[in-house]
Amino acid sequence: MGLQTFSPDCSVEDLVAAMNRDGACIIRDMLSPEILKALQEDVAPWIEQTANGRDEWAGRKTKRTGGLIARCPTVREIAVDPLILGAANATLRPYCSKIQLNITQLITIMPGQGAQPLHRDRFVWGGDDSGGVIPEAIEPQCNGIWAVEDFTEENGATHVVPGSHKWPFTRQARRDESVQAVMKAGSVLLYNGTVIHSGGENCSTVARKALNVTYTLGWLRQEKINISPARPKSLAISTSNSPTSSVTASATIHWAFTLIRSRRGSIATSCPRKPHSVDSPSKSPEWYKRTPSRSQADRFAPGERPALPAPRPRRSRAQRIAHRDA
Ligand SMILES: O=C(O)CCC(=O)C(=O)O
Repeated sequence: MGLQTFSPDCSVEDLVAAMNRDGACIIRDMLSPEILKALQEDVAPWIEQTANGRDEWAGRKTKRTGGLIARCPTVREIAVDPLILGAANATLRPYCSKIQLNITQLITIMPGQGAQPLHRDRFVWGGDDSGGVIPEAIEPQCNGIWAVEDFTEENGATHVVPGSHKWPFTRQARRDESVQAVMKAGSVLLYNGTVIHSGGENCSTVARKALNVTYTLGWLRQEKINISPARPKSLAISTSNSPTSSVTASATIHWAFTLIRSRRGSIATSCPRKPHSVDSPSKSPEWYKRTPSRSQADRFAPGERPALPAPRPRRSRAQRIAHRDA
């Protein structure tokens, strides 16, 4: 059984019905040739700077280039696509009052990379096939894998096990139970966080590139920090004349807040000009000698402690009333 494929004029209800049945579906021709080209150009320099994965799971011939909501203007447009946001809201809003962006990354599977192990994304928040930390009844993710180049069987199109989001967590999937999301560049594979899936083996001579944009429940910690520490100005609001620019602006601002929240552990009330540094340099011993901290300054030898003013004698209640009424 293959995945259901829709045209971009389908409804959110169509997508929700397919996702309920199979856990995933494909929407073809979502990106115009112009946007696709802009995306390819936007991400190329960042992919070049990205190191390969460091273990078998991430893939030693796979690159994951993150923080793209901050780095690439085109990704901001794509991340607020009304149809995909509609499906994400329909999937997640039963469990939260506001959804948030989770990941924006480019997954480049290079020639020679073997298939990724089949997995469920929801276990990133803890748990394994014997059970998860998030109760089974809660769906924590709605995800998109956008084909930046054509997805073929040879170059590692994503494997999905249709219907596996309804299986008990203890049931393992076999590779032959999966189907591959073969699709043209500009199409998107939509899937929930519970369906079993994986990246495919790349037996071709070209890299398979996918933009992975995922959404999660507003109350969950995001999987990745979606911000580029080197480019705070990239949070600037889009001023393009595209019909979605107002959506982009408000969504970007909202996400700036949620991004900051994930760094600071609390909801920011204003958007700082500069993200808070996560690794401020430690100070030298000389700095501490020059600048005693409050607790150091309090540590006087007994004879050195300055004399405190003598406490005022306590007045009785009658004295206080007499003083007040005087
Ligand atoms: O690259 C793909 O097709 C899927 C990647 C994936 O499932 C993951 O990295 O969690």
